[in-house]
Amino acid sequence: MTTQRSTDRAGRDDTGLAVAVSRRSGVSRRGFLGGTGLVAITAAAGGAIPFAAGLSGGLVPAAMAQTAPAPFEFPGKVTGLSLLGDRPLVAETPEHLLDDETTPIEKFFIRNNGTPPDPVADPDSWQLTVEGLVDQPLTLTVGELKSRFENVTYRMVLECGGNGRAFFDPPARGNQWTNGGAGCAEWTGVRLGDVLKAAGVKPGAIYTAHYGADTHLSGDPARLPLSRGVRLEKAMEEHSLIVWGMNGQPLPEIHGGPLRLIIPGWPGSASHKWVNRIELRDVEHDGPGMTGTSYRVAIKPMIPGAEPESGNFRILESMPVRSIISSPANGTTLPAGSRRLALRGAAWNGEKGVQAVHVSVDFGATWHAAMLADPRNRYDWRRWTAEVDLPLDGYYEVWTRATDGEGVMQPHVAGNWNPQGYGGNPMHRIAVLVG
Ligand SMILES: Nc1nc2c(c(=O)[nH]1)N[C@H]1C(S)=C(S)[C@@H](COP(=O)(O)O)O[C@H]1N2
Ligand SMILES: [Mo]
Repeated sequence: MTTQRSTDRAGRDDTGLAVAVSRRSGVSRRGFLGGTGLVAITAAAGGAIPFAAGLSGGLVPAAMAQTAPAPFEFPGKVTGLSLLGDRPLVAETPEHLLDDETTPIEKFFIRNNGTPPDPVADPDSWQLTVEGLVDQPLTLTVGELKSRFENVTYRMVLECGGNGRAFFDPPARGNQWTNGGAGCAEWTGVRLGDVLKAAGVKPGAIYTAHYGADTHLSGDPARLPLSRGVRLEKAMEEHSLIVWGMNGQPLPEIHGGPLRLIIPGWPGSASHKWVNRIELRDVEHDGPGMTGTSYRVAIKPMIPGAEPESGNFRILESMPVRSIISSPANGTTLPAGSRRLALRGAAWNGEKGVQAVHVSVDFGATWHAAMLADPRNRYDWRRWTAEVDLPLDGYYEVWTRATDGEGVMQPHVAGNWNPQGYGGNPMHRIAVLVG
């Protein structure tokens, strides 16, 4: 039996339910059911478990995995975001707050690595320099970007590379994101490729390097909080943008305003905020966040928790497929006798798109196809709806599982363990109690 924890790795308290059950039955939050587990869970869940026969000993019921988020107050943000860290500021959006077609700014997750720059009085005078392996280095103001290049708007997912990290066992280092280090907004700006072409890309250029105006937490001006880049082909894609607008509003300061990159489908860290300089290089960029095990996944599967072997890591590029149930919220109680449940959610993937979403209410014994809305453009998420039958009163888990454009599905548990916990995309599960 694994040891008990009454708080999770982010230090948040488990709900009373989780603590009560795990203490009584010896069930760890992510661990295994003991012999008395089912009896204790049934009691704690507050109802019978109609599909108990399918309850796996290797998974902890969704009700027990609930955590109470730390309260979070930030100007322009709803209070329901979950604070994962305050220095730097990091907050995720609980799945039930990702229920809008387009994620409103007030619900959009925040991920800082350093200290944001001071607000600027005139956003249009913010400057971006493009240099390195270009024919003609350029310095352009936001106003010039707006007037000199074609303006485009796409709705696209921005997702932190560490989204899903909390599902790794043993724990992986870093912010313990569940599924809410992601949002889907309308981004307005110009194509990064158009600007690079205007500077003239030299033949030897293979990689970008991104720099911004935020500062290192230590206060040392010689240190950068983050500087990542992408392969030139990715930078030249038509959806890779330099943006000043979010959901039709000026890009908020907390999201990188006046100017940021949006490199869709790849870890959010490539989408540099407060961007003021882009360099083209003839080598893979080596700024903070590019080396070691940062934003890298294991090539040859490693033993979970083992020491990383150098050379066994590749840069995480396209993000794995993920789906969430955005309605109802985890822990919802329905009136006794409720026999039908309407579900809503979203599914997305890095570069391969989403071809299907399935839901299950019987611990995965049977699956039902959800109805998928079309994406507006590449890199948009797909909203989905489904209705399921609940044959009896009692405790249910509703599971969702998406399949990407190449037929790859979300796994039951986070696989391909790596030291910093990238690529964790197990199925999302919610607990629902009828009666
Ligand atoms: N300059 C700068 N850009 C940055 C970061 C940062 O710390 N500094 N964080 C990155 C990471 S890790 C992510 S996931 C996204 C988060 O964007 P958001 O805060 O607008 O949601 O911004 C990226 N761009
Ligand atoms: Mo991130």
